Amino acid sequence: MIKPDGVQRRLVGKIVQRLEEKGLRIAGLKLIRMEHKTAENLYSVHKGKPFYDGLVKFMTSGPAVVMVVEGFNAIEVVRKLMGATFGFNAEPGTIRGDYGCSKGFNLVHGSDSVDSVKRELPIFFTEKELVAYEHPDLAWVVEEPERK
Ligand code: DAT
Ligand code: MG
Repeated sequence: MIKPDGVQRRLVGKIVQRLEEKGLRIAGLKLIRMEHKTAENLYSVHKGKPFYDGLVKFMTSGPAVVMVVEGFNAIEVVRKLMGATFGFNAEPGTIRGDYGCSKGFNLVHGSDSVDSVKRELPIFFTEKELVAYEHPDLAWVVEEPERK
């Protein structure tokens, strides 16, 4: 997900481009304005932490872009592209490391496990909104056993 700071800073194209150039497949994509309840649900694991209320407020403060991204080891690959949680110590070359220096305004969210995907994906997408197609150059992006 591209968080509201990423949209307001006009970084949608650059962030999507990083996913595309890495060889991932975009299966779903849309611009949303997140409801308060949805943000609370997305970040329910952080409920009670000092930054929780600010986080929910931030996530509902403007439009965000939600995506479903597929590929070989996609969860790990996307998390690596995102970089460490806080922009000020995220590695240069990562999205957070290149574009941010804040704790909370860290541009992107990404599911961190298969269980998180199972929980988070249906919050934003129905089955019907996901589009199946194949990139013709996939054979040159990953070896045969890595394709699904
Ligand atoms: P990540 O987004 O890397 O998975 P997380 O799940 O630990 O990180 O935290 C969710 C979001 O909450 C994170 O993207 C930014 C915000 N956050 C986390 N810790 C924070 C803190 N100490 N102060 C302010 N915001 C914080
Ligand atoms: Mg997290």
